[in-house]
Amino acid sequence: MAINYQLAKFSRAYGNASQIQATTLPEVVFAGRSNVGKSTLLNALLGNKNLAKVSQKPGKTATINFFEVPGCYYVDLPGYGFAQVSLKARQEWAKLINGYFDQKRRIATVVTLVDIRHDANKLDVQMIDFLRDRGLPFLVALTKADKIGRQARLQQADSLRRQFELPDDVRMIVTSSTAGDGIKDLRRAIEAACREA
Ligand SMILES: Nc1nc2c(ncn2[C@@H]2O[C@H](COP(=O)(O)OP(=O)(O)OP(=O)(O)O)[C@@H](O)[C@H]2O)c(=O)[nH]1
Ligand SMILES: [Mg+2]
Repeated sequence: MAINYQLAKFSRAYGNASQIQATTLPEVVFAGRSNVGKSTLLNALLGNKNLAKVSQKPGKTATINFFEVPGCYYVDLPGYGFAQVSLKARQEWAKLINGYFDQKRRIATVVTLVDIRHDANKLDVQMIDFLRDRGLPFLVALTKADKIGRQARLQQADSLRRQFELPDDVRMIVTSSTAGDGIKDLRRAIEAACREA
């Protein structure tokens, strides 16, 4: 049965992992560098531009935000790796993220976002290694594809797959939240992951 995304709504923001509600539904997690387009992609998937707050300024999302979708939760994580941030803020971020992943949660998949225009960054590699070490299911969404040409997209996708040393069974989906590329594919991949979780 098709999921009615219009029913999706904001659930809660958590600044402290210990407060996060106990798990019932599978969770689809959005992770990636600050400003990579996590909140925008989540809005594109849910077909509602105003659900998650978007900003041109990195570091917009500083809490773990839960969105209730029929059959699952979408979880918008605060981004990592923006320059103008204090050591204390970085430590808070690590505490929050580790606190979340340390809980026995029902994670359907982690959508790991990487900007298609840039080569793999140390922090992205760390994120993917972290997910692999923990045996968490994940896929990679390359974002902002509208900013480069068709040929460059394919080249960059191949190149990033090699840089991350991704096995063939890890999906990589080229997306543009503004132009709509890859949104249907990603939605299908997420729905399948939720069914299997
Ligand atoms: N051209 C283009 N711009 C995008 C796309 N996705 C996001 N952006 C822009 O990128 C900027 C950051 O987007 P956000 O969705 O707030 O990024 P985020 O990853 O949630 O950032 P944090 O909350 O800081 O971690 C905004 O100016 C968006 O409009 C896309 O597909 N294409
Ligand atoms: Mg955000």
